[in-house]
Formats: sequence, structure tokens, C-alpha cells
Amino acid sequence: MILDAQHPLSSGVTADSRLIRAYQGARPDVTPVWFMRQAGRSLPEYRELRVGTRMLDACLDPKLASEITLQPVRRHSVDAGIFFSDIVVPLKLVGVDVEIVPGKGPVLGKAVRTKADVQELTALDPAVLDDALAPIREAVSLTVAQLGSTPLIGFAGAPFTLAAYLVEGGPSKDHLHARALMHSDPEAWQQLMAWTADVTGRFLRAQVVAGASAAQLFDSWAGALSLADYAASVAPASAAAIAHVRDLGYTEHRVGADAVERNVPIVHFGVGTSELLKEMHNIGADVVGVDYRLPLDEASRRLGGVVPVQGNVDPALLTAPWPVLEAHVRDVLERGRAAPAHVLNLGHGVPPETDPDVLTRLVSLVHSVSAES
Ligand code: 1CP
Repeated sequence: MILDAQHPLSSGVTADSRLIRAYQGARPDVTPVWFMRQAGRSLPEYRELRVGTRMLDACLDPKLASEITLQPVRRHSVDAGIFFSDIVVPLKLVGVDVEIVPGKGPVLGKAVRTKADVQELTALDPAVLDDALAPIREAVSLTVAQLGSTPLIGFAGAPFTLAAYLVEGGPSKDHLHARALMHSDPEAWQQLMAWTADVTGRFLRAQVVAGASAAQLFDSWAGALSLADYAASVAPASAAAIAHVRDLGYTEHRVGADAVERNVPIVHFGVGTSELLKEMHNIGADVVGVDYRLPLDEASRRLGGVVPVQGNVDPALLTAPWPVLEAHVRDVLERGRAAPAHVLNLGHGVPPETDPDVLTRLVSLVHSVSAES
């Protein structure tokens, strides 16, 4: 489907930004940079706005969600906004009993452990999201109207990461129940994954159609899986989730050049997924996000040297003395040159205790170092 003429990619407002060019595999003069979890607890202005509002209520308040999305863009001059929401928002909107507990994360009213539980869950009709996602579409429209030429990234959780919360009933370390269900009842597992792919895919599509210029699928907990389990029992559902946005495109008109049809870029990110990078690319992603465990030159080699990469500053170093962090960032930028294009990010989210001034300084370091070389 071609995005409408007002969409920031179709109208040309964000199509030539550093972020979108890098996601398309070009190397802009300056390496773009944004941070996973840039909107959130490391910012005092975020904590102030959130007083008295529960996390999921904040996500469903278009003005609030939009303002929180814009805060880090104004403060740090990052090259993208990441939409303020959560991976469990579409579960809530489809009727799942889920809350985000402060200091803990998503907690379910009831864990989904048996075939009967899966049947009860999947009886909830994903089509209700078409109306229920209205506050999300509104928040995205408000946000892109303010962002101008800075692209907004929409996101969703991958089916496995969502299933890990659904089956465990909340955050867990090893996702043992989820991995056990995968093998003890493959049929129920497939049903759960297919339903989750539909729910999360619709959430992602709504954000892009409403104005996001790129989409990121977070499979934060896929690193708990063997390559064989990932390929057989998870990757097909992630591909199905991505298929909800894979057909979205726009026509680019550049002065003095023929019009070109382009797809909305899709990034796929996981934690501890060094062994899964190739499979994660193969499900239909354009860009692969790399955590801090693998240097980007090696990650790029594993991806055949042809895939743009995103990452991979170690979040632990944000509290190190500045010269230590600076040397690390320079090394990440250097190794990132092995890939066709590189978007600098952290290897995982901004830790809540991070000094926001360090993030601002890091953005200007990335912009100035990459402009030098
Ligand atoms: O009260 C608060 O401030 C709650 C903290 C918080 C925030 C700010 C949660 C609870 N979610 C969010 C926002 C959020 N979540 C964003 C948008 C903002 C941004 O990136 O700047 C995004 C992209 C997410 C995505 C998300 N939620 C992921 C995938 C990314 C990742 O970090 O791996 C996951 C796994 C979640 C679940 C979740 N939500 C919240 C927490 C604390 C967690 C993790 C819990 C756990 O460890 O299992």
C-alpha cells in the first residue's frame, strides 16, 4: 500500500533524513544517532510529567505520549524520535488483563500456560484494534506534526518477546515456561504465536500509516533461544508480524532524478542474539540492531557485509569517566564502517540512572567524529 501524500515519507519531509538514508543502506555525511529508551526515566521532565499517571494510561493519552516522545529529541538533538508507548499496549487494547508495575514491568492478571488458556486468549479478536488503536494514531499524528524533518520510529514487540510475558505472567529471567510450552504443545504454541503476530503487527502498521517513517521490531528476549528453536518456532511468527508493514511504501521524487518506489525501512533488534543475526535479517528486516556483545565489524561479517546495522554502545559505559566512553564510541563508529551503513545506538535501553547530559554530549561526539572522517 502506498502511504498517503501527507505522510512525512511521501511528502519528502523525512525521506532525505540521515536516519532514513542510513536505513536504506546509504552512508550519510554524518552518522545518525538515537537511543533505545531515550524517552523515559532518565529525564527529569519525563518523571515530572508522569507523576500521578499510570504507565499504560500515559501511553493512551495522545497529548502526553506525544510530549514524552518529543522531550529527548529537543534535549539531545538525536536524529529520530522513538514513539513513547510499550510493547504490551496492543495486548491491553485487545482486552488482555495486563498492567505495567513500576520498577518491575508488564504483569498479567493470569499467565497463559495451557492449551485452554491459549484458546481463551486467542478468542479475543485482533480486529477490534482497528478502532481501539485510535489514541495511538492520534498521538503519532500530533508527534510527527511537531517533529518536522526528524523521523519518528514506530515499534512493536516481536511475538516471542510478547509470548514470554504472556506465558510467564510477567518479567522472567530464562523464560522457561514459554520455552517449555513451545516443545510440550507445539500446536498451542503456534496458535499463540500466530495470534500475537497479528496483534503486534496491527499495532506497528497503525503507527506507520499514521506517520512513523520507520518501524522497529523488538525481540528483546529472543537471545534465550537456540538457533534451531528460533528458526523453527519463532521466526515464522516474526515474519508474519513484519508482513503487516512490509507492503507499506512511498514514491520518492528527487530533483533531476526519476521517481523511485521505496519501502518503509524495518529494523529488527534483539538482546543476546549474536548467533541469530542472519535469521533475524532473513525474516524481512532491512536493518539489524546489534546489542553490545558483538563488535559491529563481526556482526556485519555475519550478515554477509550487505546489511545496515544499528548499535552498539554498551549502556554500562554511560556511567564511566568521559574519556573511557569517548574511546568506546569512537571504536564503535570505526567498526561500524565495515557495514554498508550504521546508525549509532546503545546495545540496549538507556538505564534509568543515566545522566541525561552524558547522552547529549554523546550525540554531539557522534556527529562531530563522523563528520571528520
Ligand atoms: O514508569 C515507567 O517509566 C515505566 C518504564 C517503562 C517505559 C518508559 C516501561 C515499562 N516501558 C516504557 C516505554 C517503552 N517500552 C518504550 C518507548 C520509549 C523509548 O524507547 O524511548 C519502548 C520502545 C518500550 C519497549 C519495551 N517494553 C521492550 C522492548 C525494548 C527493551 O527494552 O528490550 C520491552 C521488553 C518492554 C517491556 C517493559 N516495559 C516496561 C519495562 C520496565 C519493561 C521490561 C521489563 C522486563 O525486564 O521484563
